[in-house]
Amino acid sequence: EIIAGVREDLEARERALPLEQLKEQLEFATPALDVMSRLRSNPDLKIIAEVKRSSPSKGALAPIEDPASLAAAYERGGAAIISVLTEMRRFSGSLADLKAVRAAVSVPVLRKDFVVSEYQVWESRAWGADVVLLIVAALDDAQLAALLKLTESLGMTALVEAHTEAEIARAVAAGATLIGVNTRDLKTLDVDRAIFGSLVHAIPRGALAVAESGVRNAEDVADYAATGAELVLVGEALVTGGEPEANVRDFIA
Ligand code: IGP
Repeated sequence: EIIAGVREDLEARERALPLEQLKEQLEFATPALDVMSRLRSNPDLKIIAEVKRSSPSKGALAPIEDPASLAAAYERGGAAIISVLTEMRRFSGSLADLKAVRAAVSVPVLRKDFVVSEYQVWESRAWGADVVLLIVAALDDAQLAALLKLTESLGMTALVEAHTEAEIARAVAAGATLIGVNTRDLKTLDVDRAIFGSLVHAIPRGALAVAESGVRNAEDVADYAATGAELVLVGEALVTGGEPEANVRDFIA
């Protein structure tokens, strides 16, 4: 199962901090950034740069001692959004990483996790996220619609991730305006960059198209952009490449 362990970890957090108490913390949170307005205010290609310690396919990627300084380097390089993996079992991420990054940058921050419950949406806001990843394959239509609605009601934006044309249709039907095509199949972990170009037509004009995964270099970014990506999400290549600031800049150019 794609999300094995996620619900158990979630239940433990919920026991430690029940939803009602979590909601109280939100009274002190600074409001989420208006991500869609920011993104729409300029037509250039944008990079979502990811803080990614390890992955299920490759294991440990890089010893990220200070996620805040990595994120700050991404921001200096021109990243439009910083993505932070918070999932622990597969990606060695944490909400502490999200919080540290939020404090270090002024661009929007994306919480990257397997979000399957409303608790996690509240939690994302409480820890400083502006954007929440919602994976269509992990949700039924009613869950997707409810999580998207809650995300927006908290002032956040959902990046709704699809891998097939049918999943894009479900994202659109739910009202998604920021739609990602993950070119990595979450079941096999194989990347096929070409599926972005073959599916992008299904993303409506009014929505923004995000190409996710598999970028090795600036040429891969340019290929995604040439086939219609308005944003490109890059993890591994940025954490393993050294020079994160220069590499983000190189990817945008
Ligand atoms: C980044 P890459 O190949 O650049 O490291 O991929 C990102 O797309 C990947 O981390 C990702 C992901 C996800 C991780 C895409 N969708 C869902 C966890 C859950």
